[in-house]
Amino acid sequence: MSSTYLGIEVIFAPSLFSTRQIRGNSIVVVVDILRAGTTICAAFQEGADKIIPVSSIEKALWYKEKKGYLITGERDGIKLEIADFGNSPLEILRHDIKGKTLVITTTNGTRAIEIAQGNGQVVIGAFTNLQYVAEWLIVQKKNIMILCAGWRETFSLEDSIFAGALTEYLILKESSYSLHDSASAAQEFWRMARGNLASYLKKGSHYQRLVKLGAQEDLDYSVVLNSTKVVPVMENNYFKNILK
Ligand code: 3SL
Repeated sequence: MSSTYLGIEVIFAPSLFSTRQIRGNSIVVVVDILRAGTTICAAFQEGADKIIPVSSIEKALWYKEKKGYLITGERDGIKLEIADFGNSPLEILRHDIKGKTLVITTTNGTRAIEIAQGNGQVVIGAFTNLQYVAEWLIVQKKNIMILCAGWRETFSLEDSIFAGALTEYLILKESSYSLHDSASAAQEFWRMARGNLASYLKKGSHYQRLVKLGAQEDLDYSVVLNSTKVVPVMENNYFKNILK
């Protein structure tokens, strides 16, 4: 297949994913900027070996009890009682997790990952690994579906703006991608926001929720471009950093 026909599409909320025909030869980029995707990238940057995403707390507990894996997780932004770490990139960075397997369960991010599984390759995209995930995607020469985790099945500002940033990066480096209308719209969001990303994202409802929960440091960390040289790609039921 010629790369001329490769496309980029953005799915702005998980609830829309089932309505899309996943084309053969596709990669799904799952995006949860605040904070699951950014946490996964931070954990790999710190040397985690594998990260297993699960959508239920029961499953996470099973891994802790049966396998002794570390748990990172939250519901509605609040650290789970069974968790070793909250869903916080900065909390992860304060611990030695080199060579460890982590299990992650979150309100929206791990659910979006679960939806994407079984539909082609799955990779995590975040502002912190923007350049690295984009360069990897270009080499794969596949259709790209950017799936935004959003909040409770609906649109979220930060994930949609990231989808635009990734679209822009991809199209600048490889102009033969064709853009679905959703990707063009996301690109416009990014162009509006990029001059002052941190301040633009403050308009987002989840951003405000995390401010109230005292997570300002995570918010600041999550908007730094290319700070984690990692590309988390799903193999079987876990992510590995393929740049390791
Ligand atoms: O919903 C999610 O997956 C989380 O990333 C939400 S939070 O940022 O941890 O509140």
